[in-house]
Amino acid sequence: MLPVPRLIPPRRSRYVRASARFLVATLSLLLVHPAGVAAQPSIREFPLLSPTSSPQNIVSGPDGNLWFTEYDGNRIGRITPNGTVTEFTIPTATSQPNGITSGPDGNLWFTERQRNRIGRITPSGTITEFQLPRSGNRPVGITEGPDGNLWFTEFDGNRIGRISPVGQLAEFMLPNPVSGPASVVTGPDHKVWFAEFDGGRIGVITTAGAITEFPLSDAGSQPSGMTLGPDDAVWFTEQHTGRIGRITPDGTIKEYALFRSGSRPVGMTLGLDGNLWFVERNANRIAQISTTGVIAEFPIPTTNSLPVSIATGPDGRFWFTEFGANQIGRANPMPPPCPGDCDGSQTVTPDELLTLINIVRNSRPLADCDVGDVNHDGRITGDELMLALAASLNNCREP
Ligand SMILES: [Ca+2]
Ligand SMILES: [Ca+2]
Repeated sequence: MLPVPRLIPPRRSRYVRASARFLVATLSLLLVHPAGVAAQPSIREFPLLSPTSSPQNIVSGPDGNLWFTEYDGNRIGRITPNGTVTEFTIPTATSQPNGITSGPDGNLWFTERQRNRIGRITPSGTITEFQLPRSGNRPVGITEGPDGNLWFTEFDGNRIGRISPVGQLAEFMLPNPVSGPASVVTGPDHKVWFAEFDGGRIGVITTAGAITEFPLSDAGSQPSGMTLGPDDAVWFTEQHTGRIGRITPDGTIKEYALFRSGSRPVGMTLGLDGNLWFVERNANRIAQISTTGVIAEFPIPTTNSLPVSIATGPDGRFWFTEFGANQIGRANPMPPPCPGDCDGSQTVTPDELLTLINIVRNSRPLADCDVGDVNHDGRITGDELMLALAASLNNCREP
């Protein structure tokens, strides 16, 4: 596991505070305008072939490519690791393809939200569709289950569905009305976990159909994207409350606040680096959180791109959909957050220390270097300033 910065123990705090005051006093004399935005993680963006395709969900395919749904384009898209896009039109018009997953049969499976079908596409682009029994159920999320079937959510139908690779269907009604099940993922316990967007709960269903639900601390949290973590827990985003959540198989929930409310975190994936990666639709960022809750965020080059989904490619790079910009983004893996390293360059420069000092002095906003706020309490303390100083001296290695 990657090193995570720790707060300096309290017994040193008087020395730390004095040192921090000295640092502030000394460097304040030198106040210069700190450097602007420096090097950011390497992100490339690939435009889609047709306008207003509205790419929605993306997944790593069995063929080494990334596959995604085009919600308004009514197509399934494929992008190679070097960015070549191919699109396949869905036979049924205006189906609003939404969720997509890699199936146990070597094909991709997807949901058709508007036309109430489950679709299957072979890696060469042949599409088959399976009609659900009730209209208006609106299937959204889909995942490969632990039993060799595909499991999906019916957002308006308030059900969890199961379909075998040959198209045999089963549906399980949720205990509470208007739960709005959205994302779905197989957990570490051979059960299927799902997020109840409207119900503010995390649910779990056995392959035999027995359902258990766990309420979140805020019923309006809107749990959204989900992924299986490296720590035998399921991780998820909370769109409305702007938090990242973690739930263990016994139902123990922990939630971590993002730096800004209103970021609207949506899709989430597990990186090969052992961190959880997610996209913030309204904040226009991709971000990482370690299993201990340390968060780092990175802006997306295109403004207002409305990122909604993210997947890890076979080479460890991150691929994400830009729903509003009609593009697929690709980001190289990035190192873990380093306290005070405002631009993610893995060094803390004197300019960055000055930025932190200016934040402490309230002459710059926290947003100018929120990685300095190690414990996410909305302010930078003397202790945290000293962590940044230590990182500056250690080139971001843990002391
Ligand atoms: Ca830096
Ligand atoms: Ca703090």
